[in-house]
Amino acid sequence: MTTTIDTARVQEHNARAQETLQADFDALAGVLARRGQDIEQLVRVAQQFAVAIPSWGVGTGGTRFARFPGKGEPRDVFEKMRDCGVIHQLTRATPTVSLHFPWDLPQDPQALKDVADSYGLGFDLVNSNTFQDQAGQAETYKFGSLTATDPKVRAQAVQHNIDCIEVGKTLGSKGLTVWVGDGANFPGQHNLRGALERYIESAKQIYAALPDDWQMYIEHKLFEPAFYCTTIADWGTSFAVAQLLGPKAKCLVDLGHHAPNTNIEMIVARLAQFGKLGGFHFNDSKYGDDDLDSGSINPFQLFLVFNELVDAGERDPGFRPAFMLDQSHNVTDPIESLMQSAVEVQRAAVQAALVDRAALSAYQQSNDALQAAQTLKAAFRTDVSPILAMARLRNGGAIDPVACYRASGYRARCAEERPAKAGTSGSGIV
Ligand SMILES: [Mn+2]
Repeated sequence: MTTTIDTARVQEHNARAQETLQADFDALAGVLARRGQDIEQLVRVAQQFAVAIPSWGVGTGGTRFARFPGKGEPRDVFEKMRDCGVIHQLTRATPTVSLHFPWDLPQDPQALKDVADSYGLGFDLVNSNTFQDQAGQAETYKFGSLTATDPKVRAQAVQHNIDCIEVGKTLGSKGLTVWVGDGANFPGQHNLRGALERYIESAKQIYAALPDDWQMYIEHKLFEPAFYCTTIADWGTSFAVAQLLGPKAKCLVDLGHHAPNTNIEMIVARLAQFGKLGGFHFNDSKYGDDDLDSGSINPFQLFLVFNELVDAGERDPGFRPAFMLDQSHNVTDPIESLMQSAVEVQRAAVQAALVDRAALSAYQQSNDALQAAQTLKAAFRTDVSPILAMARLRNGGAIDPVACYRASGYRARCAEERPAKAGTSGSGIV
């Protein structure tokens, strides 16, 4: 396997930090043992945790106003894979990449697969893009794609999604995420019901092209780019469409795609209950964006989402939602943000595994609201950092991924090796 960061440097970093980690780990093991919990079981949860990196995430994102490129940004999908390889090498929590087409459409999918293999990376869900026009495309998406009133536009958008499936098949992907920005800016611009009817008609054609072992993930978003109404705006619409399409259609929850203060963990519980929770795009949000780093604003919400996932997993041991980061990095080094975010999502998974579920259930049954809440808080307040670091160490990663990455000088090398060039592949947010 190709390791982009010198493994001797990683080992050196770990050797310096290992004694302190062991002391912290042993202390935490003692605390957990007094609570009747086995730290080794939690290390296994952390070791098995995986979240996909979005190919577009390793480039600097932008806002509606500007983009300030970072030094040494990846200029093509192969350089993006190299950056994803670094993230996985140090965190050991990101073994797959979610590609976005056509931004990262490989001319030779097999060559890309070989490069990914060399970094120990696989491919997660592929993402279609009908929210912007591409050079040379016949029809414009200015007035929508899968919902467009013009049947030629809809046909083009459907075909693009089918093309994504074909490329994804050669890469070993098993799912397609469909997000469309289709909507309206003015009351009256859309016939609200008619737009959804056209979406469903288009989505059925994509669904019909899915291989037997593939799933289609329908991602909803409250608003933006449409600011009056969005066709697939909420989980209810997403759920209804997924039900109509059939068993291979599931809902994808992007944490940033809801109104402020929405109870997202309850949406998660509902979709899981009805067998339609397909996966997540993790990020965080203070107002109405979907751009901030996972766990940076509301880590308790992230924990509560994972608390529902643990509950769903206990009811159905085969339950395996797809996890992916989906953020826009404007003021940080994207590699650092993605490493930190992967760790924060992993943290929520381990904290949720810490919940004393028997006690919680008993408090719920006896209507002891205060102690039920405290049972969750006891897990959330536990600093599981030594567990996460130990999992990384045992899996061959870095005890402190960001410190190790900074010490490696990788970004400075990229700045020399990757002079900016016109027409670099896209970065953004979906
Ligand atoms: Mn998303």
